[in-house]
Formats: sequence, structure tokens, C-alpha cells
Amino acid sequence: MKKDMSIIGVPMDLGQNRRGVDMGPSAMRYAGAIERLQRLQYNVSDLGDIPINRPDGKDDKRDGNLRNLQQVAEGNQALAEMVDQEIGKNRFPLIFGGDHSIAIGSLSGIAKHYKNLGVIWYDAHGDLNCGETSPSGNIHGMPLAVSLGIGHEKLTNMLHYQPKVKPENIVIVGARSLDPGERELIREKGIKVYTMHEIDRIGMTKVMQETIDYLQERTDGVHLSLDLDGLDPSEAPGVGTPVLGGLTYRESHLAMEMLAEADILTSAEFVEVNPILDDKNKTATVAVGLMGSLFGEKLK
Ligand code: HAR
Ligand code: MN
Ligand code: MN
Ligand code: MN
Repeated sequence: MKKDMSIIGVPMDLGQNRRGVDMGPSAMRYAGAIERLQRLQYNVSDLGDIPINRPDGKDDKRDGNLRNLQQVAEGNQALAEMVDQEIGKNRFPLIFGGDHSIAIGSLSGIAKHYKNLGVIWYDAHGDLNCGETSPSGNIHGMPLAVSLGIGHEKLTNMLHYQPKVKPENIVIVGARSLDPGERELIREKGIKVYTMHEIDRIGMTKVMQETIDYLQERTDGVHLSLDLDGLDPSEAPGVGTPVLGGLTYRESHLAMEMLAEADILTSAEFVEVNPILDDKNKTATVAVGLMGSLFGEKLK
């Protein structure tokens, strides 16, 4: 893993309905993210937070059932440019959300630099909706579809190229809440998914070993997009759309350690931490613990 690392905060809460997730970057910094990474000998540069414009108060789902499309697109555009620039300087981008709509900007900035970017989508959800299939109009349920070139042009064509990612280079881990349109897309595109059912059956060790082998064979870089709602709400309660029956902290810790050992990651993001819904910053603390494992601690 590269030792020069750039932290980018994205205080975005407009990709969904519940305020507070804009404080995710602060919560993870407060939980000691920067110090933890420095202790692991990373040369960390904290670039602060991307400015997010507030909506005008009128609503909202004016353009194709997409809530706050304009502001979400603008924030992601700024993020994409910054990520692109940091990778250009040969630095590892580590992005703190914010709701999961920020993966649109991350992937736009990252994928430019790879022919075959791999993506690990660690999440209770597939985030494979578009305006037509979304039950909510919330853009945080759409970023993976956007990366495939499916969705509103303002999002799919960010930085003027698309698609960002090929369906065969994606692995979803932890899924347990998929909408009908998402299931159809998964089937149609042949996206690799480890649902909670598979993880229960074969265990996290095998799931991650298969994921790593699969991606190592076909990709030239791997982005980890870790949505804290992939974990069980008993351990990560500070998320806007909790779903029972999730991954434990220990399973997640193991997954991160296996990724560290395989040394395949080239960028990462931690999203959906909402300190307003949390229990004494527990979820941000879990996120920072997972960062520790992901970036090389191997104590516990
Ligand atoms: N699938 C639902 C929707 O599109 C819920 C998405 C909830 N999302 C997230 N992203 N937290 O993973 O509205
Ligand atoms: Mn998500
Ligand atoms: Mn989710
Ligand atoms: Mn351990």
C-alpha cells in the first residue's frame, strides 16, 4: 500500500432524507482516524472537507425522481476532481462520508487511472437503483448503478467518461436489502454478490479469499467502498438505513485484515456514519477500528 495518504472529508447528507450524516467526517476524525493512521507510519495529509451547497428549499425530486440532484452532482464533481488530483500525485485517497452518494465522485476520480478498476461494495444494500427503479428517489441508493453508466447523465458522465466500472469487476459483500430492480440488474449484468446467506454458509474467510482471488485476476486496482450499514445495527447503530442481520465487527475486522495482507487496495471510503443517530460515537469508532485493521494493524 502507498504510504502517502490523502484524507478527503465529504459532508454530504443530500443523497438521502436524514440529516446528520454530513457530520460523519468530523465523527471519524474525533474518533482518532488521523492519529491511528499516523501511528501506522502513513504520511497523512488531511485535506479537510469538500464544500457542499445547500438546496434552495423547494423540492427536490424535480428531475427524474432524483432528490437534490443538482447539489449532489456539484459536490461529487468537486470530490471527483480532488480525488483525481491526489492520485495524480501518487497518493492513496481515503474518503470520509457523508452518505453513499459520494461514491459517484470517488469512483469518477479514481477509475480514470485504471483500465480495470475493481470495487468491493461492503453494504447491506446494492445501491444499484436509478430514478426509474428507486423506491425513495434517494441518490445514496444509486451510486453503484451510476458507476456502471446507468442513471442520470449528470451523474453517469462525471469527468466526461463512462462507465467507470465494469460489472464483472464488482463484488458486493453483506447484501440483505435489495430492491426488485436491483436484483434484476444483478442478474442481467452477472454482478458477483455475497449476500448474508452466503456469508453465513461459507464464512467470511472464504468470502474474502474468493473476493481477493477474483479481483486479483482481473483488475489493476481495487477500491473499497465501505458502508457502515453493512455491519449489524447492534454494533453500528449510527446509520440512516439500518438493516437487521448484518456483519459483525469481528467479521468485518477479519475482512479488513485479509485485504491488508493481500495488499490489493488502491483507494477506500467509509460512508453513512451519522453521529446524530449514534450511541456515543460508537459507529465512527467502529469505522476507525476497521481502518486500523485495513491499513495494517494486526494486534487483535
Ligand atoms: N434501496 C433503497 C433505496 O434505494 C435504500 C437504499 C439505502 N441506502 C443506503 N445505501 N444506505 O446503501 O432507496
Ligand atoms: Mn450504501
Ligand atoms: Mn447501505
Ligand atoms: Mn485480528
